[in-house]
Amino acid sequence: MIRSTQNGERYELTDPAAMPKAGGFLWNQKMMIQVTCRGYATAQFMQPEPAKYVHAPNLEAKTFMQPEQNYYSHHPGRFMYVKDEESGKIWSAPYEPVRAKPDKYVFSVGKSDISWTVEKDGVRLEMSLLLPTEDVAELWTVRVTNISDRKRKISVYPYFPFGYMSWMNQEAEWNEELCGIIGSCKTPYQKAEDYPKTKFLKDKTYFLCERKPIAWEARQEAFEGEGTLNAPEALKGERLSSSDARYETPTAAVQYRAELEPKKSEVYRFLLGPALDEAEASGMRKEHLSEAGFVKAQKAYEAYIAAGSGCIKIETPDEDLDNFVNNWLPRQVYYHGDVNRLTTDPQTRNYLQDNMGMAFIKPEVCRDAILTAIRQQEESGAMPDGILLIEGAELKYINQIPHTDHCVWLPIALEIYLSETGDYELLNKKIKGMHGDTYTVFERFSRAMDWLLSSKSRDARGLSYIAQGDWCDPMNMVGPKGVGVSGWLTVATAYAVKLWAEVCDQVSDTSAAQKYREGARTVNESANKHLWNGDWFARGITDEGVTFGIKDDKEGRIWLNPQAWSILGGAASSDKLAKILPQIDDQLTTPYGVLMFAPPFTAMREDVGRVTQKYPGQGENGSVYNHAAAFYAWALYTIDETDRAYSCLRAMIAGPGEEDLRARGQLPVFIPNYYRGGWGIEKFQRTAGRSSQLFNTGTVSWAYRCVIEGLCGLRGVKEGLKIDPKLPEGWNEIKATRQFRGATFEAKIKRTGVKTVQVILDGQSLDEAIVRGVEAGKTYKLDVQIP
Ligand code: CEZ
Repeated sequence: MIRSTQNGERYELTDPAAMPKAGGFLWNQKMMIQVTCRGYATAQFMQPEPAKYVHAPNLEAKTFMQPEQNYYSHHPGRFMYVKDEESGKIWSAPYEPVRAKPDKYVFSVGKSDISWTVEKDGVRLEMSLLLPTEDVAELWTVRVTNISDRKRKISVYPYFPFGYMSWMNQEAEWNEELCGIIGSCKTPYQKAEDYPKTKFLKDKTYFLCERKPIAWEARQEAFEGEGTLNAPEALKGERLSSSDARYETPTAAVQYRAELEPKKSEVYRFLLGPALDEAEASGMRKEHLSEAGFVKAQKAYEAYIAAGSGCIKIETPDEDLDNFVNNWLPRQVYYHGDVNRLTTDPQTRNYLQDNMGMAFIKPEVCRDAILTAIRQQEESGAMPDGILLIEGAELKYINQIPHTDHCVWLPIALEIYLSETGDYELLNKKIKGMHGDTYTVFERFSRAMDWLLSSKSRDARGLSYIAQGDWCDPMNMVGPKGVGVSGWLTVATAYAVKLWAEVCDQVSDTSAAQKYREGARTVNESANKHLWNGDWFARGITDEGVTFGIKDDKEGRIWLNPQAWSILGGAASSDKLAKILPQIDDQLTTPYGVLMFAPPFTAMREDVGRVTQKYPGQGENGSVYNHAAAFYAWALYTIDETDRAYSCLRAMIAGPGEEDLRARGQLPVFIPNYYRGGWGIEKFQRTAGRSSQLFNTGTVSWAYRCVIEGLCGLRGVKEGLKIDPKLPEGWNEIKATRQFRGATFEAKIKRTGVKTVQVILDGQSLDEAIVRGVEAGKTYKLDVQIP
């Protein structure tokens, strides 16, 4: 059903019905497209706010990217109909809209292209999608081959519907000069003051053809007629009617007729995208729409993607893990750091975590992001809910709701950046803030930590206020009165200030280090006094003083985050840990990973909030929310709980077993934000494990870190590279090639009888498992023996 090729550089799916929502995604700094194996597509571009050039056929709501998107027969997509001119039979590639069973089908997801090969009744159709690196456009190549042994007469019809472009104004027509269909609209607005903003929107959608078709349809109704999408009326005739759309739903369908001798093929190229005007569409045509243009775009795009290939290649006993880590995980980390989920106001915590992953890929991007974020620090030391990335950006959606955790992510991102680069100089940089104050980076971080420790953020018991949410966005009703506290944020505050104390140590500011360490100690003391519930830490205490996430709760009884972060921040002593871990094993661990909490809520809990209203087992309501699982995996590595850490991490990757893949419904080319929970609950068992298909997730920075610094134990410290691999049981040997501060480390890691980690560097045994004085450009060969 699925297979990997070329060392895991591509994944292929050979059945369009096995995992209907499985797909892949491509992006550049201006756009993103997600395409399913069956041909449905969702694309967005930035102008500068996210917008669409292909729309649903009905009025669409503007929203952020959604999980488990619903596809339906008129969903936007990119399709090719094929008609046998002799028999009149039609089918379509990749699979929708006709859904005729193919004789052969391969959906192939690569890192820099997505393609299909579909064969039916002696005709092979190959489709492939590329993106340019700088422009917003889809570059489609279609090759039709006669694989039968007789001459064939066929018509091929690309069908790229534009959808309902606008309720104010929309039309489409064939443009002879551009050789394509141009849809035009006015982006709807109502306030006069919005008019200037709409003036320069790219309100045209172009579908351009390299070769001139014999006919076309620009009106959706003319294409479908009295037929359906499985048998559009327009395809019954000899030629499409060459229609136009005048305030009617626009579409783009064109017709080519081909007479093919056996083994002969025809190639067609198309360009789809948005433009301000015809001149822009014409420019795009000149730049891209030719064989040479496509080859050029492909080379450039491959180089662009390769620039994000990360800092580690591994060879372990688990080939599927290798495939994922060597190809797909860094790509997903890169995507996040490269485009910030295509928003102009990323949530502060997302921005910092997405960019901390970039420390492993392009550290300078991480550095800039830390500076951009800290420049927007409030005068109180607090961090805003979102970071504005462009002039004129506004805080939208969830960023309009007060969350109290944003400062926590600062030292976390910084620590990774510093370990990776050793760039402690950054701390001395003076930063003029957007509110007019000037402090060094060091001072700003101290101010953020002071804010977390201050009485503005903590109650008299020393617990951290939650307001309308913490890391858990929809936990909005625990503390709206300003009284309720977050158990997670309390233990996370300890972690943040502890990390900051370590940085203070590194720059020899011992008094600051002592102050923050003391801060962490008192926070942990409060957590232990008020949140420990016998076997685990509670999730919080509401405005009315009700502690939740405890044994007596029938739903939301045990939450992962407070446990994971009590490990990181030090609230959990070893005897408490001995109680917590088995509870997580029993109550939260499923074949698809570790749940965010259990059991899921089945009814609104008004003193907890919106999270309890999500569908049970979906999203934050008790799914395997991989971001939370990734915190846990990292926490486990920090306490040498190697086997638990590895299983938690491995469960984030779909497969390799067929049953597992079918349950998740996703190819192992990204980690989704969740897999459905509800495992073991009769009502939800059927859907347990199902992927959200949403590749926007803070998970990946942590998962990559777990592989590099945990599993392979090749972790940066101020003086160099520290070596401390943590192989799961049953693994005796791995190889890893790590790029670090410009040098290459080739490590052979073996389990032997040693008591502590032994490192032989270029034949010489090291006293301590740290390679100091790393020289850029050099290759270091490490023989590592581990207990
Ligand atoms: O968004 C993520 C956020 O981007 O949810 C995480 C949070 O830490 C991330 O910063 C956990 O809550 O508002 C909602 O209900 C949404 O469900 C978002 O919370 C959620 C979506 O997965 C984003 O696509």
